[in-house]
Amino acid sequence: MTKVLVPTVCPYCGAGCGFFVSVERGKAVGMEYMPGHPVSEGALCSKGNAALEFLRHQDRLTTPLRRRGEGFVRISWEEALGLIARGLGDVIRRDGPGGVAFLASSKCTNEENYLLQKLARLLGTPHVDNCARLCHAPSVVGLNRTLGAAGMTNPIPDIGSSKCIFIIGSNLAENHPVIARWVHRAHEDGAVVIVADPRETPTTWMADLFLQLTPGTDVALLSGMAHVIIAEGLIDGDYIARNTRGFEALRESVRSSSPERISEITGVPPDDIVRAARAYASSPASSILYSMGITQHSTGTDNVQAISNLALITGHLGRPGTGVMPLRGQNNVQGACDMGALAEFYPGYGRSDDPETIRRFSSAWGVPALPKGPGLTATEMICAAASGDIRAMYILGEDPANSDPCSQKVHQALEDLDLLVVQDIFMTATARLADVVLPGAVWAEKEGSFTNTERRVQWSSKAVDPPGEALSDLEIIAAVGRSLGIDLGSPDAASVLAEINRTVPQYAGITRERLGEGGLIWPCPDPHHPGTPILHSAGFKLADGRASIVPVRYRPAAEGPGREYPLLLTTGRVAVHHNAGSMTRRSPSLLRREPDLFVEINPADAFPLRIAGGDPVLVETPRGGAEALARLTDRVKRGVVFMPFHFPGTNRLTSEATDPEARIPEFKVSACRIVRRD
Ligand SMILES: Nc1nc2c(c(=O)[nH]1)N[C@H]1C(S)=C(S)[C@@H](COP(=O)(O)OP(=O)(O)OC[C@H]3O[C@@H](n4cnc5c(=O)[nH]c(N)nc54)[C@H](O)[C@@H]3O)O[C@H]1N2
Ligand SMILES: Nc1nc2c(c(=O)[nH]1)N[C@H]1C(S)=C(S)[C@@H](COP(=O)(O)OP(=O)(O)OC[C@H]3O[C@@H](n4cnc5c(=O)[nH]c(N)nc54)[C@H](O)[C@@H]3O)O[C@H]1N2
Ligand code: SF4
Ligand SMILES: [Mo]
Repeated sequence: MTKVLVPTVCPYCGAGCGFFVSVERGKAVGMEYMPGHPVSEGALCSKGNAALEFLRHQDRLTTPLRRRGEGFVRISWEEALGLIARGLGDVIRRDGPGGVAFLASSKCTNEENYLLQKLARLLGTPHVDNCARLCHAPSVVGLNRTLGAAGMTNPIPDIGSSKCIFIIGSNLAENHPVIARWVHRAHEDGAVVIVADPRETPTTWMADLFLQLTPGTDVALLSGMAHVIIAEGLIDGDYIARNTRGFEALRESVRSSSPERISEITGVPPDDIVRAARAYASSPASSILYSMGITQHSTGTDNVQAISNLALITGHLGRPGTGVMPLRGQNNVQGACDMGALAEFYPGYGRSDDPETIRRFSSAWGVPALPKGPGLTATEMICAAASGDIRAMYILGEDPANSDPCSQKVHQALEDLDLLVVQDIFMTATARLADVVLPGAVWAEKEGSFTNTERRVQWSSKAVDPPGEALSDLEIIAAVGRSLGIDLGSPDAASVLAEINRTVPQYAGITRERLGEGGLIWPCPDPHHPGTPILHSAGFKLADGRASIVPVRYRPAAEGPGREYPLLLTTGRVAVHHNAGSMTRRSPSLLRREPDLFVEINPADAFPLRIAGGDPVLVETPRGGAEALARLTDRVKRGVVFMPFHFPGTNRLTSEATDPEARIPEFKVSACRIVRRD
C-alpha cells in the first residue's frame, strides 16, 4: 500500500510551520518534515512533532451531545440542529438578535471564521469576537493608530538579517520556538540580542543584554530608552521629518524619563537602559519582537504605542531586518481577525460602525440590512451573560471557562445562559457547561487556509476523515445556518475562499490556485500581485502617508502587592503545553514533561513561608485560590511568582482589570499570597 504525503500547517502556534501527514489506508501513520517551507525549513518544535498524538486521541468528540442533568447523552445531528434553532429562535423572539453572542475560533480556518461571523451578522447580532481579545487586542488598537496597520511589519525570515533584535515581553524560545531559530541565526551573524522580561527564560539565555524589569513597567522602560536616544542625538531626523507626526510631543513627554528615574520604577540598572537604547538606535537594522508581556496589561495599548514610538524615532521600519513584530499566538488568530471575527471590524478591517462598510457587505451578502457595531467584545460578552443581557452563546473552538480571567464568574455566567452551544474537538471545561456540544473536525481532517503571524496565508489539505460523526466546522456552521433559514452557500473551503477574494481587499489575489507550498503574504490586492512581505516601505496608510508618534505616560498596573497579598503573580506559558491544554494535556509525550500545575517562587520568598521545592501550596488572590506545586527558582525575582495557565486553577486567580481601549485583561499582574498546604 502506498503512503501519501499530505501538506498541512501546524495546529498550534502562529509561526505557521508546515509539515506533511503521511497517510496509509486512510490512517495518519506519521509525519514528514517540509524542508522547503519558508519559515520552518523542515524544523518543528516539541508540540508540532506531537500533533498526531491528540489527533487520534480516544477522548475526541464523535457525536453531538445534549445535556441531561449533570451529564450528557448522544444525539443525532438532526436533533442537535433542531435544539439550536429552537433555542436561538426563542432568545431572538424574546430579546432580539442582540441577545445572542458568538465566539469565533483562532484555531479554525479563515473560511470557518468568515462563515461564523457572517452567520452572526446575518442573524442580526453585532456580537462576534475571538480570543485575540485576550491576546493582541492592544496591538490592533495601538498599531492601527500609530502605523496604520496592525500586522507584523516584516516576515519571519527577515529576523535573520537583523543586526539588533529587541525582544520585549516575549518568551519565543518556548512559545514560538521556530521563530527563535531565526533569532539564533542573526545572533550567529553578529546581531545584538536584548531581552526585557521580569523572568529569566530560555529566551533570556540568548540575550547579550537582559533587562529584568518589574512586571507592568514597560512604558517607563521604553520612555527611558526614548529619552536616551533623543538626548544622545541617536534619532533618525530625516525619517522623522519625512514619515511621522507628533515627535515634539514625545520629546516633551520623555524629558523627565532619565535612566536614573526609570531605574527606580523598573528595577533595571541605569547603565543597561543606556546600553539598550544605544544598541537599538545605532544598529543599521533593528527589529522589535513583542508578545503577551506587552499586551496583557491594563496599559497594553500604551505599551504597544511606546514600541511604535521607538521604531519611528529611529527609522527602523520599512526595510529588511527592521520592523515591529507582534508575535501572534494561535495558529490562525491573525486570520480570525482578518475575517472580521472581531466586535469592531467586518472582514478586512472595515469598521463595524462605518455605514459604507455595512452597505458594502449588505450588498455582497444580498440582504437589506446588517447590524451596526461595535458589538460586545469577548470579555464584555461574559459580563453581559452574567447580567442577563446576553441569553445565548455559540462558542467555536475556544475554552473561556479556563482561559478567561476570574473563571468562577465565567462558569456562573455560562451556566446561567438559556442556551450555550460549544463546538470543539474535546470535552473542555466550557463544553461541560453547554446545553449542546457539537463535534468538529481538526486541522488534518479538513481543508482550508490559515494565516500565520507574518500575514502568510497557507493552504492546509485534508489528510484523514474525522472520527465518528464529527464534521468539519465549515459544514457544521452551514448546517446551523440552514436550520435557522439562513443560506450560507456551499460549505466547501474553496468556494468560501472565492467569496473572501471578492469581499476582503487584502485577500483579493490570494486565490486557492495560488496557494502552493509557502503561501502568500497579504496585502495581495489582485491575482497577479506577489504579496507584501514588508509593510510601510513607501509611507503609511494614515493621513498624508505619515505615521503617528503618540506620547504615553507610565501608569502602574491596576493591582499592586500590599500587606494582605504581598507577592506579584504573573502568568504565562511553558514550551510543552498550549493554552488551556485541551490538546497538549492529551499528548502523552508532552504531558510527561510537565504533568502538574506549578508556581515558580524565589527561594528568598519561599524560605520565610517554610515552603520547599515540590511542596503543595495554595496561591490566593482577592478572587480565589488554586493549588499548585512549589518550584523554587531564582528565574523569578524576589517578590514575583509565575504560574502557567495550562491547567485549570490559574485563572481563578487572575485580575479582571482591563485595558480601557483594547479591553484585554491584565493576565500579567495580580497581587497574591502563598501558603503551604500541610
Ligand atoms: N508552548 C506554547 N507556545 C505557545 C502558546 C502556549 O500556550 N504554549 N500559546 C500561543 C499563544 S495563544 C500566544 S498569545 C503566544 C504567547 O507567547 P508569549 O507572549 O511569549 O507568552 P507568555 O508566556 O504569556 O509571556 C511572554 C513573556 O512575557 C513576560 N512578561 C510578563 N509580564 C511582563 C511585563 O510586565 N513586561 C515584560 N516586558 N514582560 C513580561 C513573561 O515572563 C514571559 O516570559 O504563544 C503561542 N505559543
Ligand atoms: N492566565 C492567563 N490566561 C490567559 C493567557 C495568559 O497568558 N495567562 N493568555 C490568553 C491568550 S493569549 C489566549 S490566545 C487565550 C486562549 O484561549 P482559548 O482560545 O480559549 O484557548 P485554547 O485552549 O487554545 O482553546 C482552543 C480550543 O479550540 C479547540 N480546537 C482546536 N482545534 C479545533 C478545531 O479545528 N475545531 C474546533 N471546533 N475546535 C478546535 C481546542 O480543543 C480548545 O478547546 O488564553 C488567554 N488566557
Ligand atoms: S513553532 Fe509553532 S507552528 Fe512551529 S511546530 Fe512549534 S507550535 Fe507548531
Ligand atoms: Mo494568544
